[in-house]
Amino acid sequence: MRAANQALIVIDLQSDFCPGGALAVGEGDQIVPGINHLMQEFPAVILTQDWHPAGHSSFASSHGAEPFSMTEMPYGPQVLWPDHCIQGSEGAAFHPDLNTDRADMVIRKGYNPAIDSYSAFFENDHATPTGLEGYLRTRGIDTLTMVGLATDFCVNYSAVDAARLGFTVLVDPNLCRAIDMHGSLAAARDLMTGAGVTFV
Ligand code: VGL
Ligand code: ZN
Repeated sequence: MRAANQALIVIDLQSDFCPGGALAVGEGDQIVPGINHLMQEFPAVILTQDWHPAGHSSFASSHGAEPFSMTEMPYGPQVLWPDHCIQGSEGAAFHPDLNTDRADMVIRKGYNPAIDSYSAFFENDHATPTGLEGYLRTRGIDTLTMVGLATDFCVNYSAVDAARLGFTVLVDPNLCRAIDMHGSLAAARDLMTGAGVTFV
């Protein structure tokens, strides 16, 4: 077991991001057994859950636009996604094989209809907190290992925000999978490296 200052953060391992889901990430389901195994090493396990209301502003259908096209939001550029992870839907549930019993905490994000939230720490305005920082600090946790989906969006944003907040951040790329649109995976790797994230 690792020291009490360490947490495993499992990002968005939900059915909609796995093969057959609304926003499927290639091989997204293949990382589940390894993540279940890794949980046994950590004194704290936190799961994040993408959790959008129907008609969310990050959905292409809300703009009459094509999925994976871009739009400009008040907080900056935003990819428009297929409808996914709608609150209470089957697709928003965790992958059925994920060991959710080991989780101390489930943090939901993306529930604000007007703002997307890739990061587990801040909405995409980079200002509205989710509360995860306070949870970790009050538990004395300062070192985070991140795994999950998708490497180039929610893992990337979460890892970069955590590093900026002063956490020591490790990402295990073998236990992540990427969407990888228009070079987003390479860009994400550069961003994470620049923020001081370590790949393990
Ligand atoms: C994600 C796109 C939209 C993710 C969530 O979990 O990486 N990507 N919502
Ligand atoms: Zn989403």
